Amino acid sequence: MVQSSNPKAPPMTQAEFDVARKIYFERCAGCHGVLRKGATGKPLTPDITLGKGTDYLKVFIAYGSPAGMPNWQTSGEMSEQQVDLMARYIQHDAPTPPEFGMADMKATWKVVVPPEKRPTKKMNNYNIENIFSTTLRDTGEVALIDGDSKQIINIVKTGYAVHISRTSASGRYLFVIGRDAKINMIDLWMEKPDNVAEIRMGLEARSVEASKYKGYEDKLVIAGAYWPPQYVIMKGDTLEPLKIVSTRGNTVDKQEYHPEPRVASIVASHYRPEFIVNVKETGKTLMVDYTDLNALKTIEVGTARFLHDGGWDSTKRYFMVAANQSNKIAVVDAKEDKLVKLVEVSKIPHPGRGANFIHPKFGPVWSTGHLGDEAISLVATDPVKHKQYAFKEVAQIKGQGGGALFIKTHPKSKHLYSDTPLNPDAAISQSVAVFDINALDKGFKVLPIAEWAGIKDDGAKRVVQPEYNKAGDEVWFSVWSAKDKQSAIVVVDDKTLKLKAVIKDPRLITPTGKFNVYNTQHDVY
Ligand code: DHE
Repeated sequence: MVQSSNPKAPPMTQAEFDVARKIYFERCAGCHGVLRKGATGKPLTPDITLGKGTDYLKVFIAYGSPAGMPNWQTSGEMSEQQVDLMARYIQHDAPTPPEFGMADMKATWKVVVPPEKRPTKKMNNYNIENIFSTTLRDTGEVALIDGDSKQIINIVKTGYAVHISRTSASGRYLFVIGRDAKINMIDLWMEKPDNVAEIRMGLEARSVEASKYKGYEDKLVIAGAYWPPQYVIMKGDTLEPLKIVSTRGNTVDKQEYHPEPRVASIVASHYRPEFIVNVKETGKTLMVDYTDLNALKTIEVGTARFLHDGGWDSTKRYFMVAANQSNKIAVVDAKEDKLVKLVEVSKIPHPGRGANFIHPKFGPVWSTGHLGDEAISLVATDPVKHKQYAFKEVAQIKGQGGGALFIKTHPKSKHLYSDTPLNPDAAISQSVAVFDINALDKGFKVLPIAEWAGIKDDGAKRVVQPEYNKAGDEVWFSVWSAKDKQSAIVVVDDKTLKLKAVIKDPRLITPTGKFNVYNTQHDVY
């Protein structure tokens, strides 16, 4: 039996506890935190869970909630026994995982092809700026898809439940991070683009980015961990770890110590040699000057708790980051290194990188959808020519419903797409809403993306993450089903809103995020 410091916690054998611990780490920690202090999901510490009791917790885990808790049992992702196990587990104290320091990182660091053995020029005929690095979530791989021919170039083995891809400033290298904090560095100049270096920089992570300031192109890479709460700066050509910085500290509002402030989105500044590191639980945006890693200068900008994802405004001066459980967008000025404004938006903003376009009345706006409701918020971003509107939520338009994750447009497009993959209604989660930017008041058109994929089996077919090609005339969507069901990528002609292509391949298992090399390299969205 597990010795619990909570005598009231329901009994568990050590074997049960170990299984539950693994499931919690893989399924629950992303939202509720390793120490269960809560963020996107509610806190699950025993002082709260013991009062609820096993039966209540079982129902919640099995059926989920409209606020975003997945229905683990009814979706078939957990068995009844596993639900019972998890309901008991979360009434025990959360075990603290080990730290992960320089020696651990060095032990996992591999330079597969050293810089001097790499090509000195591009060795393939691919239009590498139009390659899509496509997350294959449940196989721990990325598919490199040629955006021109729509053929798979290579499938590269990466970390567990791989999360995002970013590019180096030159666009030559791709960096892919898994939830297990493993980073893979892919060289797009190789005859067949493949892995050239890898490292683990923690036990759990979500973000990676490369230096983009003039003079520092391709020099440094940074990754942010959920556990241990830290970020790591690495050499841009080999991933050699150079500097580890802990993010433990005090929260922005109550100024209380937090043991697990996780690193959420990271972006490279175009204005200064800085990385902008968003720390979730303390609500701080760190402007990390990377010119001297030994005398590291960091400006700590207090923003709002529960920072998550975000993107640049169209000038790339203002970083717009969602503090999701605070229902706010923090606007951070990368030129002056300060907070401009906290903008109140709707329930649980989730922009991905957001979408920038020119509104006929308010001028340049940046927009976000929400997990908690159907609102799409437009935040004006021009403090010069549209000063009276700047950094206010100037309008809300209505999308299909809650459960929205990503919104996207392109400077060359007049369309704005909003997905809703986490909406409980299959008709909504399997389609996408598209607005005409010049006639937002006319509402949206629904594109039945999953239907267009022509998948015959009964998979979840959640339509997720619009991503443009380099030219800005095609939009790619993932049709995301479970591991054992068919998935696909659907390509839409942005002008006509008609189906252009369906990419189906037995190797495309659980595709989610797609990262067009050029658009990611130049922050086009
Ligand atoms: Fe993500 C971005 C964290 C679940 C697909 N996700 C991000 C970022 C963070 C984050 C911090 C911003 C990175 C950056 O810009 O540097 N994601 C988390 C979680 O903590 C969460 C809620 C739960 C978890 O356990 O991981 C989570 N994310 C998901 C998914 O379930 C998604 C839909 C499918 C998947 O592949 O896992 C998913 N997240 C994405 C994608 C992006 C992302 C596609 C990048 C969007 C972009 O356009 O840049």
